[in-house]
Amino acid sequence: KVFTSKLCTTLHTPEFEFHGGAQSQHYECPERREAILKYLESHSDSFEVTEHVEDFGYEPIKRVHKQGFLNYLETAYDEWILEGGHPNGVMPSTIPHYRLARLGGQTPTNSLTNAGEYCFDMSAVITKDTFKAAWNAAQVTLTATKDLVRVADQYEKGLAAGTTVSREAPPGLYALVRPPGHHAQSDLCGGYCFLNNVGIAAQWLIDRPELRQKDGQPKKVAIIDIDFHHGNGTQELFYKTSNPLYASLHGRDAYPHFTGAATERGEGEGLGFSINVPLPRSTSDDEYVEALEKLIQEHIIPYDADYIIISLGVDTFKDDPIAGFLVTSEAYPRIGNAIRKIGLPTLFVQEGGYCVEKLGLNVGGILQGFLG
Ligand code: SP5
Ligand code: ZN
Repeated sequence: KVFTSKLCTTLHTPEFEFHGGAQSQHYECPERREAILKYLESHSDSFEVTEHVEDFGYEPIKRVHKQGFLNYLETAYDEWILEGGHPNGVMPSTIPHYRLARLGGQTPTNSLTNAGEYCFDMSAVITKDTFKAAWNAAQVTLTATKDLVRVADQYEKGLAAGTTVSREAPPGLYALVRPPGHHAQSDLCGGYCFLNNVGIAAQWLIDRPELRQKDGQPKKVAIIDIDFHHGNGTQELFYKTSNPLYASLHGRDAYPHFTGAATERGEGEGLGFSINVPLPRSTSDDEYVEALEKLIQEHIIPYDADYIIISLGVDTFKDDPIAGFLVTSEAYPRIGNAIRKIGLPTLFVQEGGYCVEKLGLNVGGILQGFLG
């Protein structure tokens, strides 16, 4: 089942961004959702698409993001325009580098300095309705997450009763959303991301009052981030906790460049619960699938989660215009199948993937592979 909303196409449409200092088209574009939707609708025997969205309000968002940051996202564009900013949207130009000698302790006073305070790069343009778009993406993701609890319950009951369900065919749901979320930290946007959809969903699951029967602890969530880029945002949110587990396969030294080293393993109670597997650009289909299967065997299975959340990026694709390994379209069903074999209720949440032409095929490949 697929959860989405027309607002994921219409609300957030910046005209341009910058790559290597040059102005370029905005790769995280509305056509991305349309392309994926088109694939899913033409395979309606496998996928049921719903635009039903519930409103979970501010609470689940405030569990992972700071109030000052949320206020900023909501008001940034209007202030930016009042202060003469370009109508494409808010983009920082001065970001307080950690060696910048802020000897007077200066804090932000206007839209430009606020952008420096709350945004870590120039690739998260805030337009008039960006906050609404990010809010909507989070609510769509939460709607799917609530349904995950329902299908997981049915699955458990079915397994216990020894009926038709089997560990070999776990239930799966997909939130087709944009803007994406995995680069958004508790109080920083960047990398096309504003609200961390996966982080919000994971925390919401952990906050549910239902407990694990085995040990009386909250339900356990394992996040597997298969976007080409490291999910610095999701990792930061959960770096000091053992639940959820965060595990990422990503391009070594690629964007966001300064995070995602294999030596980042979590801190305090979270030590060992952030797992980073940087891979070379030369990674092929076989190498990628092997790395994923190894990650699953060594870290995901022993973690003994109740739910899996996948940060689903297909910018691992060889022809992605801003990223990519040597991975071909044939790898995606294999990736989906490896995730299916974990045998747990799984929520897929859309992150990156910018080769619009093959986006439906690649995302659809993962979902088809999961369905078996
Ligand atoms: C969610 C997600 O996938 N965000 C990625 C944001 C990446 N933004 C900056 C990428 C810079 C790569 N520049 C390479 C240009 C090659 N033409
Ligand atoms: Zn990405």
